[in-house]
Parts: sequence; structure tokens; C-alpha cells
Amino acid sequence: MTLQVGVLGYRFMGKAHANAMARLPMFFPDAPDIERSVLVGRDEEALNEAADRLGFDSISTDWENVVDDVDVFYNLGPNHVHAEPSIAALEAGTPVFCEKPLAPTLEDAERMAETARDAGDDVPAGCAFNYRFVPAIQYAKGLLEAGELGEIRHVRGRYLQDWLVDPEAPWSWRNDEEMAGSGALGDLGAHTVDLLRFLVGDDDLAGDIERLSGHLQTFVDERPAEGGDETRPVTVDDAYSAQLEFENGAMGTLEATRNATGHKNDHTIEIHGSKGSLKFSLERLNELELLREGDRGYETILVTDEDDPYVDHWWPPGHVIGWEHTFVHENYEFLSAVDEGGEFHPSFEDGLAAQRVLAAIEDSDERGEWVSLE
Ligand code: SOE
Repeated sequence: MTLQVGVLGYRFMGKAHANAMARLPMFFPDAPDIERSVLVGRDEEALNEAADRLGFDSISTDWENVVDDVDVFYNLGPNHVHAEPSIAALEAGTPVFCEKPLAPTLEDAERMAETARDAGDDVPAGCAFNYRFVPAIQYAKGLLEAGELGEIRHVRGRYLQDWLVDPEAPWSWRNDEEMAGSGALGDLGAHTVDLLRFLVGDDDLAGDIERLSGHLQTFVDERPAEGGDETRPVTVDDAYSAQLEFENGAMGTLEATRNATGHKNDHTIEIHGSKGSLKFSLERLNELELLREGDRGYETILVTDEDDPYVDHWWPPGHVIGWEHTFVHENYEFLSAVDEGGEFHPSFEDGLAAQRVLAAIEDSDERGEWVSLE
């Protein structure tokens, strides 16, 4: 059976996922057959242009007509349109793949996760945390699960960008609390929190986050509206930092900003255990730095061998892959789960778990004290 896919959103993420879908039959021949059936948005002219370019058969300006008409629904719109279309699709029994963060608010994320629970296990509801699908990250998870790092003591995650350093950089929905929920916290911090949950969240590693202390900062509180002389208020954070305590007592420090001059997409994770340490940097995503007990320095492991996760689908060993491949991998896993009626992670439940951490960071910032997570 060919899965008819409906996609809401045709800009950055629309392009990333449409590219992934187009690559699947070439590189993942066992992926289910899909048709990029309908592209959803508001502006008919822009939609027609995007549908032609991204390979969709048709367009619709009304998501309500689409969600129960297709076999799979992708929600790639801005955060404030994540909840209603995703909930309607799941209520109609249509599997949903939704971009991160799951929702602008914890309340919306809770409603979405509850609907996913009600829809049942054979209706996958995925949250598109693409960095779980970097081969080096999956390799790192294998090392951690095998106990190679020993007892986890420190986890550190920072996500640095600089596209808002310039106070004249134009206002966009990402600067608006109602549309985005939060700023660097939700947009970038959600990735870091999800990766740390993925890597060390198991009970026998660091476990869940128990309590945290968070801090948010906005450096520029209004920005020029695009195409005019007016300015619009910035109602989200430009940066956040947080200290975490995990169930096993491990300590975490997190940080993200859109004001780290010179840093474009610099997401790094460091983990130190009683027997070793590892480091990952998105800007060198084919590599993992590993230090084992007794070593005097880090060894750089190229995660590009044919038995490394996903690598055999691409090029001969050593031929590096890039950012866009993470979308192909997650689309492969998600669509396979849809086809087989199987489980997919990261799920809406994982999206909600990350959202709880983000909300606690905001809560801690407002209260000026450490807060516990349930
Ligand atoms: C923001 O600049 C952004 O594009 C995020 O929205 C993505 O999730 C991240 O992967 C890269 O940075």
C-alpha cells in the first residue's frame, strides 16, 4: 500500500522533510512507499510554488479537510499551530509527525500527548527531534548502554547560534511568545533536553531530571518588523541556562543562545562518567570524541563505518554525511512505524517530557529558586 502523506508547512522544515521523503526510495529501499500527496498552508500562490518545487501532487488551504483524508499527517508549521491540527488528525486515527518543540505551552503538549495515548499504540505520534538520528549520537548511546562510561556524573549541553546578535535583525514569529512559546529555550533547548534524555535518561544511567534551576535572558526587546519602519516587541528569551540534578545525583548544565557571536549551529554534548568521557559536536557530526579509563587524552572516532548506524545506506565507509541525513533517518523510522503499526520514538510522550523540563526552567526563572520535576 502507498501511504498518502499530507504536510502542513512548506518553508525550512517543509523543505527538510520533503527532501528526506524524496531520498527514501533511493537509499532506503525497504521504506514504505509514500506519495507526497498534499501540501497545506494559507497562501495559495506560495503553496503552489512550493508544491511544484517540493514534489507534492496537490495543495490545500484547509488542514481540517486534510487530516482524516491522508494516511499520515506531518505538522511542520510554527509552534502555535502544532496542537489543533495534530489533535484533529490523531482523533481521526491518522498518525502524526510533529516538529519540535511539541507545543508552545505545557498545557498544549499535555493535550497532544493525551490524544496520542487515546489514539492507541498503532497510531504513531512522533516528535521530530532529528538529532537522535545522527549516527554518532546512536553510537554514543550504544557505548553508554554498554556501561563503557561507568556511572554518569556530569552531562553538559550547549546550543549556540548568533542570528539575533544584530539588534536590526528582523522580528519573526520565533520572537513572539504566543506563536513560539519561548525563544532559544524551546527552539534550541528542546533539542538538548531530548538528546540528554535519549542518552542518559535510562534508570541505570543518570535517570530522569529531578530538580533544576533555570535562568532566561532577553537582550533586545524590540526588533524591526519585516518590510516597514515599525518595530515589534520581543516577548521570548534570547538565551537560557540551567543547572540540573538527575535521579542518580549526576549534575547537568545546559545553555542555549541566539547571541553567541560567531557560532552558527554549535550544539555540543559532553558526558563524564566514572570510567570515561565523551564529547559530540554537531558541527563535526561524523565524529565522536571518546576517552576511556586510563587514556590520557580523547580519541576521535569517525562514525562512518559500514556497521555504524545508517551508514551502509549511504556511501562507502569514510564518506561523511550531513545535517539533512538526520531527517532521512527519522522519516525512515517514523514511516516504517506507521506502515507496521509499530512504536516510534521520540514520541509525543517524549515531546511532553522535554516540554516539562522547559516549563520547569521558565518556572524556576520566574520564582528565582530551584524547582522539582514530578
Ligand atoms: C533555529 O535557528 C534552528 O533552525 C532550529 O529551529 C532547529 O530546530 C535547529 O536544528 C537548528 O536551528
